[in-house]
Amino acid sequence: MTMNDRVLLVIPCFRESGRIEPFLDSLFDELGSIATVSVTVVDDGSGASEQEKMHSIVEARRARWPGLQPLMALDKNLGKGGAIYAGWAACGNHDWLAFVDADGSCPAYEVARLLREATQQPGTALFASRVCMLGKRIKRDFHRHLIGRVYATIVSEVLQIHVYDSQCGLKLVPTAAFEKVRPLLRVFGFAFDVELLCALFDSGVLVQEAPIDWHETGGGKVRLVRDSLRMFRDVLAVRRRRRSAEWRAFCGLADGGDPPPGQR
Ligand SMILES: Nc1nc2c(ncn2[C@@H]2O[C@H](COP(=O)(O)OP(=O)(O)O)[C@@H](O)[C@H]2O)c(=O)[nH]1
Ligand SMILES: [Mg+2]
Repeated sequence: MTMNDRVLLVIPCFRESGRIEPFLDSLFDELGSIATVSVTVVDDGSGASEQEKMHSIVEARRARWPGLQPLMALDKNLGKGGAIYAGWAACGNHDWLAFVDADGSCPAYEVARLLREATQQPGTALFASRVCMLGKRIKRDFHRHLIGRVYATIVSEVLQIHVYDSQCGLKLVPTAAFEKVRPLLRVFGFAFDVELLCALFDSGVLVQEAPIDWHETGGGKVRLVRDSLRMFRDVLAVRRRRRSAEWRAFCGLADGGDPPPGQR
């Protein structure tokens, strides 16, 4: 596969040395030969010994994989969004910014497929979506699925954006669109992508959802109750900020009322 657009794919990692290796290897099989794709593994302040392991894992693969960048090791734990934004900040001259979860729940072949799809639609952000439908293979723990669906439905209602799956761990954003909304972004935890979606949407950037296969890997570290409550609190804060004069002026929205429902 060749690709003209340059893509920076960030893999945010919090204590992932036990899960990332098979996924990195399958990503190499799919993307290793594409000269325009760079991959940055960002360790999100997991501690010295963990970072040492992550460093070895990345370095062991760099000789055969020129697109794999040196490990970016953050001193402090910033949260998933913070780790992704730190990786994206070192963007260089890439046309696209993307991230994928470290655990391989999103198969490498879907990462490659969406990169191809995105680069054929310049200017449109692509959010992967776990839609259980004919032709798609979705394997998720029942409780996570249930809480995920409740959360996604709340997000969609509270923000009046008809998104099916705001939390899926694979997303691609055109660099120019990200640069445009970057000053608005404040959420660095697990709800960061909800804020990112709102900022893109309100600024008139087209965002599309793309159904993917998903095979949930065990060992997820999101704590369902604690992290869901935190995410919900962040979603409410995003809703408040979206109504502020500052946000609306930044996005070029008229004064008063909610932003319009539906994609502009
Ligand atoms: N739990 C957690 N994950 C983080 C953090 N920063 C980055 N991540 C990454 O976010 C991604 C999703 O986490 P994961 O544990 O797979 O979530 P789950 O499968 O929904 O439980 C993984 O790549 C994590 O390594 C953090 O501070 N906490
Ligand atoms: Mg996971």
